[in-house]
Order: sequence, then structure tokens, then C-alpha cells
Amino acid sequence: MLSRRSVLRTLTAATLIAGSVPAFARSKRPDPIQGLDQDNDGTVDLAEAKKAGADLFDKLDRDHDGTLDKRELAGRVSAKELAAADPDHDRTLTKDEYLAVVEQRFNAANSDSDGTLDAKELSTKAGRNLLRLLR
Ligand SMILES: [Ca+2]
Ligand SMILES: [Ca+2]
Ligand SMILES: [Ca+2]
Repeated sequence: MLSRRSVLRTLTAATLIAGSVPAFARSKRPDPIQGLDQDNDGTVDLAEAKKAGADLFDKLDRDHDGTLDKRELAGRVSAKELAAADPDHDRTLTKDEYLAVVEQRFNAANSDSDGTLDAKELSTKAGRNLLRLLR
């Protein structure tokens, strides 16, 4: 027969397990910060956004020529933005040029100018625009 104490211990263990269920299993809505918040402080800062942007740049650069052309960008950057972000007018973006667009979109999404983006800021139109450059 189970003693009162061991029942209590079992319940406590069950509570601990329930408390450690990862966020994605608890909520159906995808967490916009997931995978971007490398230091796990609950927000995305510019360095984290640029790191993710640089990783995506490498993935998108299928021919490994160090630049993204219109085809490789696949609509992530509008023609107008591409023209503005491409100071040497060769219609491709180097990684630096791409990350400059990331920074612009980061600043556009950071409505309270506190240097970080929280889940709410990332869920806005500007935030979603930024996310398209990051994953
Ligand atoms: Ca962070
Ligand atoms: Ca390329
Ligand atoms: Ca902010």
C-alpha cells in the first residue's frame, strides 16, 4: 500500500514534469522568438537577429558566390528595397548589404526603441517582415 508520503512525492514529481513541458507543446501558436533568442533572455536583440540573418543568407546562397540575386532572395526583399539596399547597383546583395536590411527591419519592428524585440513586436507586420529575413 502506498504511504501518504509516497503519494505526495509522486504528485510532486508529476507537477514538476508538467511544469517542464516545452512552450511549443503547451501553445499551438508558434513562438516567434523560438530559435532566435540565443541567450534565452526572452527577447531578440540585433546581434541575435544578425546571426540568424547571416545563417539564412548562407542557406539561400545556393551557388555560393557570396551574394544573393533576385532568384535566391525569392521575394524576401522587394525590388524597391533591393535597389535601395544595393549601393553598387549590381542587383545582388552581399552579406553586409543583406544584414543592413535586417537592421533596418529590426529598427522598424522595435517600436519602443529599447534595443530588443519581444514576442509582441515580432508579431506585428514589421516584425514578421524581419522574420522573413531570418528563417
Ligand atoms: Ca536574446
Ligand atoms: Ca548567390
Ligand atoms: Ca522593443
